[in-house]
Amino acid sequence: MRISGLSLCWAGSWNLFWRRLQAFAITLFLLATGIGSVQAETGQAAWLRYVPLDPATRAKYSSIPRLVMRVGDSPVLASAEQELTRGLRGLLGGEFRTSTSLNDGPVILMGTLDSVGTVIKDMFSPLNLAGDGYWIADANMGGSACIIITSPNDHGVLYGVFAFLSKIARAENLQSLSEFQVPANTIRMVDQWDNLDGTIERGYAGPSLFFENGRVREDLSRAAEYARLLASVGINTCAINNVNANPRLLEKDFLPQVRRVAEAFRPWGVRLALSVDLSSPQKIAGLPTFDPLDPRVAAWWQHTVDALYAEIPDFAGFVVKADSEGRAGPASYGRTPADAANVIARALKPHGGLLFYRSFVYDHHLDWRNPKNDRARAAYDIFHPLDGQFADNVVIQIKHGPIDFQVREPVSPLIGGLQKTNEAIELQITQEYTGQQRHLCYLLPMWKQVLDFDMRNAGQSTPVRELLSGKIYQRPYGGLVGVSNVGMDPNWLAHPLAMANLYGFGRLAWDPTLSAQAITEEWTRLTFGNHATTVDTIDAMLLSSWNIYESYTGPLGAGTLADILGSHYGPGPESSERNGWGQWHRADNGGIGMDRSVATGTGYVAQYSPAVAKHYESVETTPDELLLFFHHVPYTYKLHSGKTVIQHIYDSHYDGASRAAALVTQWQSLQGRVDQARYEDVLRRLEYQAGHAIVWRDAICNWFARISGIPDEQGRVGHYPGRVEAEDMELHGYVVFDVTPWEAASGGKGVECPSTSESCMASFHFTGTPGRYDIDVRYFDQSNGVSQFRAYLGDQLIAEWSADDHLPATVPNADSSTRYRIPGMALETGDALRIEGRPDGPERAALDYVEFTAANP
Ligand code: GCW
Repeated sequence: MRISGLSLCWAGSWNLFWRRLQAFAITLFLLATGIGSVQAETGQAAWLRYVPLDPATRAKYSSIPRLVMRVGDSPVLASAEQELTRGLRGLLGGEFRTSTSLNDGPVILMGTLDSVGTVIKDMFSPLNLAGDGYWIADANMGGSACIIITSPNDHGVLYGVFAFLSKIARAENLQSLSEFQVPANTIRMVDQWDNLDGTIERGYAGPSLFFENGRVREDLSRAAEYARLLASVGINTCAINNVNANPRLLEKDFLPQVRRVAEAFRPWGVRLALSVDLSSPQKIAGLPTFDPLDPRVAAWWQHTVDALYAEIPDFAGFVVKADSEGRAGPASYGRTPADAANVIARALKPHGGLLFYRSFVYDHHLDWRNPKNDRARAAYDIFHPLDGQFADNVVIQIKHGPIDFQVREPVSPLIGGLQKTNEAIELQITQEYTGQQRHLCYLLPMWKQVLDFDMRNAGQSTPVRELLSGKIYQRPYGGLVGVSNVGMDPNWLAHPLAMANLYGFGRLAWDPTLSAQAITEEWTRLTFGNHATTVDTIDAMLLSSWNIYESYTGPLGAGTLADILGSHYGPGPESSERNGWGQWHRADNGGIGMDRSVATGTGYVAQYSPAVAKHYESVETTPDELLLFFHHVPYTYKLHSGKTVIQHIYDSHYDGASRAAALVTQWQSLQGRVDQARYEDVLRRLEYQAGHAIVWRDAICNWFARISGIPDEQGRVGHYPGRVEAEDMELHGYVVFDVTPWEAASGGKGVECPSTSESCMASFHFTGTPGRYDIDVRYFDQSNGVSQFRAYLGDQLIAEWSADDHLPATVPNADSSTRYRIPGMALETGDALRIEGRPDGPERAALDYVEFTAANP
């Protein structure tokens, strides 16, 4: 075949047309067979879909009373009643009426214990029913079968309603109903890192629900919807602004705006919290100081807090990030975090507010040359000596690991190190270091490991979940805080499957003893229906996804190998070395890992109880998955698995990338069972992930092959038989360039089309054996332009696409590297292929390579 120049060849686009026709025919077939008639969904309803149950399941609930009686009145009870009838109508169809007086006949009776007790005189509720707990039970009233949903307070009634609806939506059996639940934790909170301009720090799902253009949004309907979603899993507090806080929020004229958010939350029992900047007294009020021990500063906090409570009487409290990553803090005056926390806590105390002080305090200018320096030590070194000095309405908010939301970290030793202080763990729902909702990474299994970890304080069983709840040291407050960062994307977190993290967080905050499996199944049933194949497939995908992500990103507890100086997304192993940020993996020619042992390392290990420390001190007893967090070892060190460290790095990256590809096939098996809109959305994301997992695999493997000098014993690393590098193609207009860092591109090079050219072309001949192939075109899709691509086989246009994704990069690198797959092309040896690229401003239609893989028959 001859290449016919740059002119468009529409007559030759038969192949492309044929594939589109096939897709259309499949859709028609699915619709005709009824499989594809599942109604399209945006994901906005999340797990509160209330879609009609199938007739057989519905029949199970035929005895549910059609009358709802609410005893008592409050905005929360009104929401509960509304939710109950809305849910029941959706799930079971037909009418559900409401009443405020007791009629004869079956009824669902809802209200607080006290008010229900005025209707049913001889009711025996469970003895331990307390706080926000609820009780859902069958009852017989005057010969009629009734259902009672009750709690000591109206929040609990709302939680009971959601739980009741969830049972029905999941087709659970309601015979002999008596469900009694009390949340394990008082603190069940999410933090949003929203900025006043409407952006969200580390948010990956669109702009803020709360702010735009420096103000609170006029329309807060999504904020109210969010509160409903949070309430449905028992979350009772939401801090709405970035911990890198803008002092403006506390200004007097801003408070009425903030109050509107509190009002949107209130009917759902969600209390508003705010992040504050410690230097506010200086920045807002012009005081000469923000020294927490200065009486003028204390007075300022007191009257500011009083003014806040005048607007928002149920205000939950403040979150403080101080002396961290450039934020102002008590260290400026030689004061301690306890001094800073207590001055604000004292102001909050009379109003019942809490002060959440984050232990994420560290020096990001550490000298990397000093092998004894260790960022992981910071939180414990700073906060442990202050145990007992914090006011009783202060809660220390502790990231789950000692570094920063990495894919694998040991549990923060500070959680075991505070006994006279309230504590809450901070988990990250938004997937900053775990794929930014472009990769599937379901975090429940990780969170469960953390919560179940036994700190062995004083040689006793002291699991993290019980330390947090306050059970072990009788602390009044404690629990879980999740950094959620949902945005205006209809689907809240953008990736439909990422919503399982938000759901799961709430469920664990309520009951950390639940298993990851149980929570996952709940979410899948609620979100995608009860069909066994659907549930089993999605559960399996979710539950394997953290391990898959870890396999192709951060091996053996090495910490992040992502670009830590920028996006925190794609691979960039060198970015964590030779700088003060302290996220070091210490990989050099001889070996890898941070020595944190007491004997020869930074001494971090001694921050754990003796039993735990003993375990981590020795290389032999440290589990493989955390080996490089605790020890520096040669690449040839043999793991418990029997592999060498270096071969593990190679194998796990190949294994992870191939399991990421298998997620696509698993999902495809659900075509027709999931509504088309969500099906396609998830499919597109999984296909992207499978492609990006290859970027990770190749970058990390090549980087380690170079630094260690040890080849992959399976010969894969650096050898890509099906690949044609763009720089080796015949180029018309395209010019070769070095990609930075080198490991971000195959062979370290790509080709780009100068922005002065209208279009460029890269062509080559296929040298493989005849057959059907998937053709992957690896290119760079930046966020600052929309280049156009066309691919031709001979004169036939076989694909065309735009580089219009929103990846976190403005240059060609591992963040912007992506691929376009042209599936199942029949090729003959010697066939001519060419890619035509049209640049768009700074995005230069850059190409890395084209790869051929035998297509599935
Ligand atoms: O993980 C890091 C993030 C910062 C964040 C910080 C923190 C809000 O990269 O964006 O700042 O943690 O938790 O304070």
